[in-house]
Amino acid sequence: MAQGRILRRFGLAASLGIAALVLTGCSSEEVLRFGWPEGVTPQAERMRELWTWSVLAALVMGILMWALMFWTILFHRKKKNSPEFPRQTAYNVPLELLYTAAPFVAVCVLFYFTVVVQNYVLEKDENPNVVVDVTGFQWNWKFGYRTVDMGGSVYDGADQVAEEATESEPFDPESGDHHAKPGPIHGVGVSDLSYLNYDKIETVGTTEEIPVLVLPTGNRIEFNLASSDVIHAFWVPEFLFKRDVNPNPLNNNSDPVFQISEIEREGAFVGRCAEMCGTYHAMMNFEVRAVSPEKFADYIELRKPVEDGGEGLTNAQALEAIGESPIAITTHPFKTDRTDRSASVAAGE
Ligand SMILES: [Cu+2]
Repeated sequence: MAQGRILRRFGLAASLGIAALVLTGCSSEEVLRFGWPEGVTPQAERMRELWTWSVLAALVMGILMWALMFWTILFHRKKKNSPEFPRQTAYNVPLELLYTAAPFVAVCVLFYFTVVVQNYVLEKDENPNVVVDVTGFQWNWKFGYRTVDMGGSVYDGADQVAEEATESEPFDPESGDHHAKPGPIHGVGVSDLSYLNYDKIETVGTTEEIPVLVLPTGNRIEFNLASSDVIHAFWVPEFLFKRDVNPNPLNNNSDPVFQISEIEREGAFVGRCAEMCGTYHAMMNFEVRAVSPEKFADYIELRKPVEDGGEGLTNAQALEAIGESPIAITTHPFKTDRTDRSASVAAGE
């Protein structure tokens, strides 16, 4: 009698739970993402599938465990008014072997699928269509177009002059000799920033302007990350992917390069710094603006310096010219001036 009542209560609780899920109006697809954003790259989709199946497998395992637990608690308790314990089943060797083997199999299955998806996500093609240099700094981002190869002529966007200017030779103040002493970091000085990339078309974020990184849909894109100060992290939630942005990435044994095989739809996607990097870390936002390949080709022509046959427009001007919003639409600028400490100034009074 009592057991029947308890079971009925469990049944009621379960149906209430399911009804709550259905009534909140989540689509089945949204429920199966289990809180993740909707990905916009094939890589994101593969990671989302792994996530969905992992959670489902964990839920099946969890339900099985709860069922076994409550079955034991409810149906194998000591009977009232009986001095006898229920049947004891400790030291059951086959059962204990199963307890050991089953988790091992579960770990192997999860490991296998994780490695398969990870290899796909980290795959690199030798000829991506667009290579973007990403430079993180306290507390903003700079984006540069290294190469653009969209079927026509290949645009080499490297700014050789700016890059050569950063190559400082180790300087010894005692002798005044530029070659006297190797610096402390693999022979170069502490202030050496020659690992940073500079490009002719760049978009730099400021306190007043969120940097908008314009990219084409349907094309393979490579990101090359570096920081000019502390460690940041490049994160676009809709890519379902983040990667640390290190200073001197190669000497810090990190791989700063990753690719996405395409952005599947046009739109604006917010990007954030995902590594605590100082006072204004939380305000270090950017935006990825995915546009059609035709619009992107126009955008590049508009932004190219006049010497390269372009118009030399700013990011905002070029965005406006291709019919896009010149300012970010997914986030807004924050004051990040460290000397600006009074509340009244921050509030704009
Ligand atoms: Cu940061």
